[in-house]
Formats: sequence, C-alpha cells, structure tokens
Amino acid sequence: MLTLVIGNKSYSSWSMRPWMLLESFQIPFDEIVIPLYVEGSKQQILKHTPSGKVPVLIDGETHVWDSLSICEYVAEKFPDRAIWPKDAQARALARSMSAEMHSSFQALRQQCGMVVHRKKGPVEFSADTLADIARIESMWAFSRAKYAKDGPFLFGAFSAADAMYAPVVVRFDVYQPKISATTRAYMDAMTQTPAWKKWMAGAAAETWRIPRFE
Ligand SMILES: N[C@@H](CCC(=O)N[C@@H](CS)C(=O)NCC(=O)O)C(=O)O
Repeated sequence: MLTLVIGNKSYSSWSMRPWMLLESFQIPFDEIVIPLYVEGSKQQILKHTPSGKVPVLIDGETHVWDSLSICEYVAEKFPDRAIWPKDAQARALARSMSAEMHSSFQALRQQCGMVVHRKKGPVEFSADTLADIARIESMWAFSRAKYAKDGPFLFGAFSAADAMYAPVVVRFDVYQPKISATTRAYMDAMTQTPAWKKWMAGAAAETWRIPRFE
C-alpha cells in the first residue's frame, strides 16, 4: 500500500498534484496530513523525508519526495496506466509542460497563493503575473487544440500533466483573471472530476488556518 504524506489541503499546492494523480487513477493509498507552519510540523515532515518538505510518497522502504518526482515514480510503478500519455509526441509535450510548471511562474505563485477558501475575485495582477497567466493559457490552448478529440483534459484523457496544473486551476478559479473560453472549458472539466471534489471537501473540513497565507 502506498502512503502519501501531504500538507493542508487548503494551502498545499505541491501536495495537491500527486494526490490528484493517485486519486484520479484510482490507485489506492493511505494519506497522512501534516498541518504546515505550526509548532512541530517540520519535525513531523522530517520523519518522512530529509528534504523537510511535503509531498512525500512512501512505498515500503522507498521514500519519494518532490511532486514531479512522485508523478514519475507512479508512472514507472503502474506502466499499464497512461499516467503520461502513451503517444511519444504527446508524452514529450506533457513532460515539457509539467517541467515548465515545476520550474516557472514565480510571479503567479507569489501573487496568487493557493488558498482554496479565499473569497473569489481578482487582485491587481502585476505585469509578470499576467505574463505567467498568458503563457499557461497558450500552452493549454495548444494541447487542447491538438488532443480535444480524445477527451476534455490537456492530453484528452486525464494525465500527470493535469495533476501538475491542478493548483493553477485552483488559482484561476479563486483569483478569476480574464481567461479564454478554452481555458474555462478545461477548468470546468477539472473541477467536475470526483478527485477534485474530494480534495475540496477535505479542504473544507479543515479548521487549520495559516495567518500569513490568508
Ligand atoms: N518542489 C517541491 C516543493 C515542496 C514544498 O515547497 N512544499 C511545501 C508545502 S506546499 C512545504 O513542505 N512546506 C513546509 C515547510 O517548508 O516547512 C515539490 O514539488 O514537492
């Protein structure tokens, strides 16, 4: 049995990615939620990974940390599942988009932190944040145009790329920047999945609040 160690569902965007992946592919796992940035949380995380960060996936003796690395581990462990798209060209694009998500978009992340219960509405988006949003929308539009015939997600069927972008869907939903109809349709597909609804129900049940993120 796999165990996924995550942070608060209300705030932990990095945790949301592998959680959405496992849940969407109906891969059974136990969940350990560590409330972040409170007394003792670092020590609890360090019991599972020397990185001191969540998420961490535990598979017996193997501890895998970092959300993208966990997606790769899950893809290798379940080779019969299309965790990454089966088509080589689509897979290359899905990995490139996911890696760009992992290494970029600092302005969006900083200005629009993931706080799922935040009152919905826009802020005064900086030029850098608007550039991040435009870049993400252009990638989504490209993959949706190419793979729309196979389903409503970035590469038709749900894949690791969708898991990697799930927190951006939260941010767009909460901060409501001006978006295209294509982006809206993709977000609707994501927010209607059972996995999405389960994550949000878990977040709604949390009572922990981190004042500096509010
Ligand atoms: N690149 C890492 C980032 C992980 C990360 O920054 N996690 C944050 C929570 S979203 C964390 O563990 N913070 C707790 C701390 O630093 O004490 C990943 O993708 O997993």
